[in-house]
Amino acid sequence: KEIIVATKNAGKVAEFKMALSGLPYKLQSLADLGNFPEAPENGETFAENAGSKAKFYARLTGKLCLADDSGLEVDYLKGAPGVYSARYAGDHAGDQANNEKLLTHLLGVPLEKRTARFRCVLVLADAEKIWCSTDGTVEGVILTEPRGNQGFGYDPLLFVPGLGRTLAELSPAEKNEISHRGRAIKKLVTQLAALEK
Ligand code: ITT
Repeated sequence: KEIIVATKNAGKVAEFKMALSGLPYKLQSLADLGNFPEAPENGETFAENAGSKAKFYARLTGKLCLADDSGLEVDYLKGAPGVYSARYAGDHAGDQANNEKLLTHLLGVPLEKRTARFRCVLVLADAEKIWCSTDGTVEGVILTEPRGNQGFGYDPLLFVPGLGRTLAELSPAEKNEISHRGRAIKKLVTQLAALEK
């Protein structure tokens, strides 16, 4: 059995491959299969986007596809950037530009008002139907400057008080233990095991 990790984000691919390595599935990323177009992402929720990405790539590949829609919700910004996290500073502006834009919008805002969370929704689907859908979150505080150089995206800005570190200061295994994606993956593994019965 085979699962395609249907994302164009190399940081996500690395986390999925690490977290799912023990499963009896052959994992392949889209990049392993060829050069696929980017899936359209017009939904208003993470769940909608994850579902449409999974089905889009399942139709293109004819295989079971796992899609991830995720993002950062900042309370002071009323939940922004949310589903727009990837294109916050503009289409393909990149992680660095997104992080700078976020810091600019929070300039002068005290730490206690900088609460935020990462949210992740996973959908596993083939061309016919959705087999599993799970989610996960991790709560934290947006720092005033980046810390750490592991992970990707907004990781250097999300400080997790319970750990005293940003997500970019965690090893890949430590991040998977507590992250939004790691938590959603754990639930997915449980659902997959139930499907096998
Ligand atoms: P795919 O749609 O191909 O999966 P993408 O990067 O466009 O790739 P999203 O639309 O889900 O993915 O956008 C997610 C955004 O949230 C993007 O800017 C990421 O950098 C950020 N993000 C998601 N998970 C993250 C994590 O674990 N650490 C840091 N930033 C994260």
